[in-house]
Parts: sequence; C-alpha cells; structure tokens
Amino acid sequence: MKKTALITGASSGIGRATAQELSRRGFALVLCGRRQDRLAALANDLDQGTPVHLLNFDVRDRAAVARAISGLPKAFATVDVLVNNAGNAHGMDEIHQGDLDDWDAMIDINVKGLLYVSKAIVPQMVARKKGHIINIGSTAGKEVYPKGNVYCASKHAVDAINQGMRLDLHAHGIRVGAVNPGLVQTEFSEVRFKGDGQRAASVYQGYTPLTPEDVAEIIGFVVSRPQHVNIADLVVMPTAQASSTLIYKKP
Ligand code: NDP
Ligand code: 8X3
Repeated sequence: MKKTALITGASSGIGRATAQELSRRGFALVLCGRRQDRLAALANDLDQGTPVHLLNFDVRDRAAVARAISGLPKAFATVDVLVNNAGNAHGMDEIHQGDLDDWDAMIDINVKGLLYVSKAIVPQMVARKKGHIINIGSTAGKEVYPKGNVYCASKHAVDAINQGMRLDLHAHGIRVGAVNPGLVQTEFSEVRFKGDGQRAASVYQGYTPLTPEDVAEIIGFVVSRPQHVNIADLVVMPTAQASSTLIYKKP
C-alpha cells in the first residue's frame, strides 16, 4: 500500500515541487492550500496513478484545520509523512516601522498554523508509533538579519518547535526533522513585497538561487531514509550564499 504524505502550502513553490517529488516516489498525497484552482491544476500534473485528495483551508483557522483533517476520507486518513511547509514573510521593515497586520500574519501562519496542523495529525502518529514530520524552517530560523525581525522570530520558533517535537516524539518512534533553506526563487518575495514584482525579482538577481525542486529533492531524500535514520536538521543554501546577509552577487 502507498504511504500518504500531507503537504501544507502545496499550491506554490517548495510545497508544489515537493508534491511532484513525492508523487514520483510513489506516495499518495493530501495537498493543502487556500488556492483551490492551483491545487486542482497540480493534481493534474502529478505522476499518473497518484492518489490525491485536496484540502482547502487557511492554516490560521484552527476549526477549519481540525475539520478538514478529521474529515479526510478513509483512504487518506492515515498520514505517514507530514510536511509543514505553509508560510511566508509579510513585509520587511525596521522594527519601529513594522506593520501589526504583517506581524499577525507571520506569527499566525508560520507558527500557530504549523501547530494547528500538527495537532490534527500527530496524535494519530503517536497512536500508531510511526510517522515522519518535516518542518520547513529557514536560514532565518538560524540567524537574524536586519529588517527580518518578526519573520526571523517566526522561523526561530519553527526551529524550537522542531526540536521540541523531536524531544517529545522520538520515544514514540516518530521521526522529526527540519529542512532550512536559504534563498529559493518562489512566490515568497512577491508575497513579502506585496506584489512588487520588480523588487521581488531583484532578490534573486546576480547569482543562482535555489529552485523549489532543489529543496523538494532533499525532502525526497529525507523521507526515503530507512526507518532508523532521522535527518534532524538540515541547512541548504545557494553556493553564492554564505549567510543571510552575505550573498556573492555578480556586478
Ligand atoms: P510560496 O509563496 O511560493 O508558497 C507559500 C505556500 O504557503 C503557498 O502554497 C500558500 O498557499 C501557503 N500559505 C501561505 N499562507 C497560508 C495560509 N494562511 N493558509 C494556508 N496556506 C498558506 O513560498 P515558498 O514555497 O518559498 O515557501 C514555503 C515555505 O518555505 C515557507 O514556510 C517559507 O517560509 C519557507 N522558506 C522559503 C524560502 C525562500 O527563499 N523562498 C527560504 C526558506 C524557507 P495559498 O496561498 O494557496 O494558501
Ligand atoms: C526565506 C529566506 O533569507 O528571505 O526564509 O529569510 S530569507
């Protein structure tokens, strides 16, 4: 029987590429996101024969998260792999100029949303004494950069939750690990800069950024290790990036 992976934020970027990677690796998929049309298009783009179920919810809405996941049809209800990927940066301002709505969005989506989804799935993993959780962190969860304040805080929280989950769940046979990318060219910067395409594009100019597929391939590797091997915390950056603030850009 195929294993089932549930991926949040599957409508774009890293989540979308991960869905394609895990489809190639023979998983059944539960794909989550707010943009139903994107998920439907992705479902048509997977390896033929991939069982797929789409879930539409905002991770901020804890009742909607619980309802959607508890209502999964029987064939998809046992989640073997959870990829906690949904998230974004909203804005990039010095702390005294930060927008409260941006702060709410980042804490509510990147931190509380990840917790709501985990709460809906982890108890069944504990009951089965089996499961694998992959939290998508960031280099922003390892170091803080100017104007990154609250986004970095949200990703440091993901780092702490990843460690906390592992401490609490290893005795139940559950694997927990984080994949922490540096700069990946996705819709991330368009969201961060609120649709300013030019500013978003400039983030990825002058060097070769990671692609969503680069990260998805790593997630494919992580999930395909033998049961006794847990990749606990992995950082991946473009070769041109040495830290959040040190990026070698060609003039
Ligand atoms: P994208 O903007 O391309 O994708 C973000 C995904 O998150 C979308 O599928 C979006 O789906 C989903 N999402 C956002 N808000 C919500 C919400 N409220 N409820 C449900 N789903 C939501 O960005 P990336 O692929 O780059 O980002 C994926 C993850 O990778 C994030 O956690 C990000 O922090 C992390 N990351 C990204 C890096 C980068 O440089 N791009 C580097 C390091 C980490 P929809 O809008 O349809 O709901
Ligand atoms: C996304 C990478 O450097 O924009 O998490 O924060 S960065």
